[in-house]
Amino acid sequence: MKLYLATQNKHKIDEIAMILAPYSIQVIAAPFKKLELQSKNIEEIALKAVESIEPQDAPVAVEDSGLFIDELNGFPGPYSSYVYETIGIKGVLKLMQGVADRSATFISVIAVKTPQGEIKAFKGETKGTVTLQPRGKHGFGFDPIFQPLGSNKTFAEMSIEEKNIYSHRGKAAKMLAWWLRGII
Ligand code: ITT
Ligand code: NA
Repeated sequence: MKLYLATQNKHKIDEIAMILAPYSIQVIAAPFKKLELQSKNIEEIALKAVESIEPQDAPVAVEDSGLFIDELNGFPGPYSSYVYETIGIKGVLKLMQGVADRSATFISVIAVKTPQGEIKAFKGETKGTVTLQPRGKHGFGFDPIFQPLGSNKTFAEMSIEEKNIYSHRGKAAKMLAWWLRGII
């Protein structure tokens, strides 16, 4: 089976492809243009985006994600991509200077549309902390400053395989795999 993934982010493709491969689902980077909605809700953004894509000969998916920092009332959340490109990791660490509670949650929603037009969404969440300093060279985005609960490594210190065990995207992709394979 193949699955189209409408994204510009190659890391999302690599991570999701690794989860789906054991289920014999091949991820294909899709050039489809999707709606880029402004919303406070990751799930709504992903659902509206996939709704805006015509059904294809195989399921087509979009993934929307963000880092929600408790002490910043969920910022940058749905604005994570913009915040990463503007103030970046340095700027976020600056906002967190002197903040004792460094807890944060990464959220990923994968929305999928079948060739028949059926739509489903799968949400994965990972709690952790924003580290005091960036650590690690792997991954993308805020990976160097996010340490998931249960590990002493940041996402950027993990291989894709290890990150997938802990990550929001890994959890959402696993549910997607089960659904595509009729397990759930
Ligand atoms: P597409 O919209 O083309 O899929 P994007 O990177 O713009 O790619 P989003 O709009 O979903 O994707 O933005 C999510 C941002 O949140 C992303 O750019 C990162 O800055 C951050 N992010 C999400 N998941 C992450 C992860 O696993 N590790 C590090 N940062 C992550
Ligand atoms: Na985006």
